[in-house]
Amino acid sequence: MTPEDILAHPARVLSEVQRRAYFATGYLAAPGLIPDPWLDRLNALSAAFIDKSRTVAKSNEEFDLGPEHRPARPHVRRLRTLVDRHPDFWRFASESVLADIAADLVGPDVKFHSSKLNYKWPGGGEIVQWHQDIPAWPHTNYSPVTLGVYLCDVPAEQGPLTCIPGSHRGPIFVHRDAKGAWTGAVSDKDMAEAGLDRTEDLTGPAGTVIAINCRTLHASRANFTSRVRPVALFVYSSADAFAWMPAPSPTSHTGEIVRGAPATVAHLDPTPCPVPPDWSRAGYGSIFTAQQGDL
Ligand SMILES: O=C(O)CCC(=O)C(=O)O
Repeated sequence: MTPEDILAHPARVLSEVQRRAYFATGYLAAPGLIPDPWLDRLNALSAAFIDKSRTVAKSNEEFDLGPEHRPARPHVRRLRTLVDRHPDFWRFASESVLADIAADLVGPDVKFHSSKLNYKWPGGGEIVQWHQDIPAWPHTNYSPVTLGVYLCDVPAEQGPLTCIPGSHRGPIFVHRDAKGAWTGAVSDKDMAEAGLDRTEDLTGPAGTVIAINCRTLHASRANFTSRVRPVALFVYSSADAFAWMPAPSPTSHTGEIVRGAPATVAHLDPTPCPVPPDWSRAGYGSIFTAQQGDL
């Protein structure tokens, strides 16, 4: 569906101003939409998994662990394929207001793609470099949106995601180095022209939903506080968008329709998209391992 097709359907949760801001800039931060019981549940599950990680020494299908991970001092960078970690994560992705927010941004027929829970630990050392999401999991159109839920307050100094307004209408960059190896990041040379002088940080109180279009250039800032920053991320698309390469982190629900009906006709956007590695053969670690040269 095109933005015009999507906007022709009445909004369910977001205001018209919020929807139009998303299509104009390529992102949105919307506080106050996630009911407290859901936020409490997500935080309780997150705490339980961090505790579980104390018994795990190296990254596995559940946890992406940082090099300093220790039982006494967990350093989980990512809880992988979130909707397969606990049924309540899938209930949240498919039955809660989140899927209605997705419908406001991709149209009434909504397909689920993937999910994860990213942590940014104190100390200021970890950032996520500038990238676009779509080169890692290309689709036949550019409707895919990542919805993030901040599980705690995220002020500017606590590692918020940050975006370049309007970049979803610009080039789609190759996320590879000079030798062609996948880096998961846009090169400094490409970023020099990309508008780094007009970034916007997506800050907000606990429960803020952030929406980032799959073409939007985004990164995340260092966490200079003494608190961890957890963000649960869920990717949805219009039902008429079809992935044309294997997903990097498929879940048991990837491709399921969570609102409306399956598409009978695919929407093909003619804008070319770079081809990622075939993750079903190459394997995929995480954006952290790719950006740190450890794919
Ligand atoms: O967790 C973060 O800070 C950024 C995550 C992100 O941009 C991604 O996983 O694509």
